[in-house]
Amino acid sequence: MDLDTYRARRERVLDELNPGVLVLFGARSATQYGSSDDDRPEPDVRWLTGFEEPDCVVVLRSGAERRFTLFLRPRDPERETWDGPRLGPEGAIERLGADAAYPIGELAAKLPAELENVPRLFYRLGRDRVADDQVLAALDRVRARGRTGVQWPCEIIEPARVVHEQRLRKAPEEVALMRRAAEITTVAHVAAMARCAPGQHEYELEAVLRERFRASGSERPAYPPIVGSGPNATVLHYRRNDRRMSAGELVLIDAGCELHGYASDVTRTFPVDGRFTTAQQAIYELVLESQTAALDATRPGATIDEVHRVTVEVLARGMLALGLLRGSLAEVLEQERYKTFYMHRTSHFLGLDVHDVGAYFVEGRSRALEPGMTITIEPGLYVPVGADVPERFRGIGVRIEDDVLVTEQGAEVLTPAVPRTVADVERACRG
Ligand SMILES: [Mn+2]
Repeated sequence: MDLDTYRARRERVLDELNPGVLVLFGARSATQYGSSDDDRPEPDVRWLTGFEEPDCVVVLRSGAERRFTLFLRPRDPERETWDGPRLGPEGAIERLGADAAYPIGELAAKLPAELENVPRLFYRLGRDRVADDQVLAALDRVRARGRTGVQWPCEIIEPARVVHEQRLRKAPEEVALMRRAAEITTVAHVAAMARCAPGQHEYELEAVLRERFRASGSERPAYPPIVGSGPNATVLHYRRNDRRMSAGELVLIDAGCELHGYASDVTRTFPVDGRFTTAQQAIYELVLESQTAALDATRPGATIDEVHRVTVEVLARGMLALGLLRGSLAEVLEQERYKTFYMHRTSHFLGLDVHDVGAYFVEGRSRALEPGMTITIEPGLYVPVGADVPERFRGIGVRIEDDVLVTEQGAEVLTPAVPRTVADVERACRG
């Protein structure tokens, strides 16, 4: 993305500070031999500047002296031999369009001046105590100069209210990246379906996914892939991926790649031997029906809660029909008894974070969807091995998850080519 894109984002944020100063800390550098996953840039910093190095602080100041200041690691030929090139302060001015840039080591000395004569400080307190100390110390120093006529920020405001609200609505260039991430993830899921066979281990499918992601230019999985076969499919955050898979079982794969920071997040559940049993198919088609209903309900103006309610209603009705639950639909919904088998929410925001930023509730009410928002739609049904239900359903876990862009007209599935119907899934499993 070009400099103007980031400049425009900063301008939009600056307009909202009216007037104020925003202080954002970047990711901390990984330990010397840290894994590459520790190097993930801080998403807000990345979104506002395109800068991906760790150990930096972004300061945006609005008002009379409107400016973008960056504190970052200085050039250091010796360290750069080990860790690769650094942009350095001069580079930050040239290549990122910073109005001023200083070595990160000068933060304590220079931050107080950034906080002078602005009424509001936008800073996220409590996430990083080391950062908190530095910011509060700077604030204290400005306050101490109050006698000389210097004003200091008397309000500390959560920056999410400004930055995250803007990140929530994706611009076309962001949607393009998310579309590409979704395509890579699609190819990986299709490859895993084709590769799967009884006798393999879950990690062999994880390897297929990781290989496809990386071979297509994705930096990393957006989150650790879940490959859960048999009863493991009913464990929501299963991560071991080390079980040997057998014929007659389902395997649930929840995996998505990250591309230039943007996440995709897709789940599919398919038969290890390529053929659903009657009981598996019944559960699968119920989850599928609920997902279709949720997709139909996704449009501007609909709330995230409404989409969830539509999903839950289809699932609850189906659970009663299959004999997983007893009683009336009204009871099951009112007493939330469907939660025995469907205990999570249907959607989350998706973007630079897999569980992306943005408020789910506005003034106490579920938020209405708007064009440009990207969410997942991921109903599931998880029947524990020991559940008091007809035996054929025990130990079956199914989730179907797609990524969706809210459009002016309704919703566009960003992952339409991942096999979804029983026939398409079985065909993909045959390769
Ligand atoms: Mn998800």
